[in-house]
Amino acid sequence: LLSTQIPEGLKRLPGPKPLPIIGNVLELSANPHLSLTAMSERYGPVFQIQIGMRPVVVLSGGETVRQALIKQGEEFSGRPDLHSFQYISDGKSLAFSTDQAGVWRGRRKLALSALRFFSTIEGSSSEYSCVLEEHISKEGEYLVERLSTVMKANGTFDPFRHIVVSVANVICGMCFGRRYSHDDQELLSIVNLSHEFSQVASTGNPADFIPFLRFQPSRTMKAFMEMNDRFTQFVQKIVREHYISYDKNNIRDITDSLIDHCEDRKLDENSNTQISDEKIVGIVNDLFGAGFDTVSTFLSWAVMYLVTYPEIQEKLHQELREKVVMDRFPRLTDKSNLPFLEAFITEVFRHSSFVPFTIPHCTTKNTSLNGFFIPKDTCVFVNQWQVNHDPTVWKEPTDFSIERFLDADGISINKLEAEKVMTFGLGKRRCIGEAIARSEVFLFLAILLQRLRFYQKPGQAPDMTPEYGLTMKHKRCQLSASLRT
Ligand code: HEM
Ligand code: HJJ
Repeated sequence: LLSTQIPEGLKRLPGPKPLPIIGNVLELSANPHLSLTAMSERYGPVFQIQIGMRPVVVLSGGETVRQALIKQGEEFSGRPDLHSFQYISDGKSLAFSTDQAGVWRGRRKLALSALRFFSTIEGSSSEYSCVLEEHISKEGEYLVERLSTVMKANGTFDPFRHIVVSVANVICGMCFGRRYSHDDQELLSIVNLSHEFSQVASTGNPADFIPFLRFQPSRTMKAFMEMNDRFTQFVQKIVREHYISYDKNNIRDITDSLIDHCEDRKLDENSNTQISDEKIVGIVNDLFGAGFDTVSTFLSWAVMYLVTYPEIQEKLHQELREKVVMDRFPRLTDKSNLPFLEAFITEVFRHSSFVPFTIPHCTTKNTSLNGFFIPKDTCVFVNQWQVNHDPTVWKEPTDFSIERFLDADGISINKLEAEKVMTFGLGKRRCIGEAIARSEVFLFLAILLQRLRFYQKPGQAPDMTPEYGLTMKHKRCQLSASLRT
């Protein structure tokens, strides 16, 4: 490792000295986003650590990340082969597998076009601009009802418990053409294990890098494998039902459209058949998994911030009252008229940085960054949390302030500032669900804020400490809400 030849004119990567066998694992600590941010202050925006025997390059700073993921996008677009990733979708995940560049690109294209098509088609009535808006509106309105019913019965509720089912129903509508009851045990048993998924699939999990840790699987590792089994079985059952009722003249949802793609390809002799049917239809696993976990985690955090900052909650409600009359529910087209809400959403993304790292990347060839040599097949971590808390970019980065995203007039969004927030990655591997996620986040929140006031029981301030993971979650808690009139 240390004897790697560095090409003429390039420098060796800086970084902390690794211990034998375990490398820098001890310095990673329980919160790698914080420890690697601290290291970036010492070693700069490109440095190297060693996890187990494996070198890992860590990127920080908006400019450096942009350079790597956009300007040198091709070279940084691979995924490393990490131990835990082989259990996700039987190792066939679009996001986590080490597919060859051609296979990954083909699958990504299919996923993108399926998502785009099945979110923008017409809804069941002219009331809705598209089927995505219809799904979110119906689930959002139902969520308001549900929360007020639970309030009447219990006086408090666990926000994540209810939000996650509503959010899952939106993506289920698009992927599978169906929704689930809020008491469906099969669905609940999956969405309630997302915490374990997130912990094991997190960036810098030592078990991914240190082989002997795999011989004494932890409780979380067992839960992770069980989660993935249950998850793939859940999706496979739906897929089998779709194969049986599939009718090429009536493509009902994303699953049908992926099956249709496989069928079409079999008729076309010239088509490239290097991607198996399994890998094509298996795309729904990723869409469903990403679709329920990320957005529900965001909304749950958003509610926690509303409770922590009641004056911001009032301001957002008043904005909705002024711009959207109370006798109708908000719509996607209201977005441009609600700058405070948009600033709030942006600040929750920045302040929580609940996706602290992108999924790990991997170099596809020998390359260099900021003058440092990086060999082919090097694992690369991108620290989004650092980008969003960089004191050279953000004033008082630890303060929660929606004003930082408003212009001097205080009533319009400062787009330049908002674009500095990094949440969905960048470049060739950037999130393919961003547009859908942004629509969901906006419309769900607008509906909740218009109809409900969230609050905590006196003296029970919610614990805002994130638990590290692929998507960081807050501890489960009990909140209250009252209906607005
Ligand atoms: C990848 C964030 C919602 C599907 C990613 C990545 C991030 C991210 C950071 C990794 C980028 C990288 O590795 O460089 C988020 C956030 C969301 C969200 C913060 C919600 C607030 C969604 C939704 C879907 C989705 C709703 C699908 C319906 C995907 C897929 C990938 C991905 C398939 C893998 C892309 C690839 O490897 O080529 N997302 N995401 N995401 N996201 Fe999202
Ligand atoms: C899941 C949570 C899952 C998959 C995939 C196959 C595509 C948050 C970031 C990116 C999102 C990337 C994707 C995540 C899909 C989940 C997620 C869960 C089972 C899955 C950076 O992730 O509880 O189960 O099976």
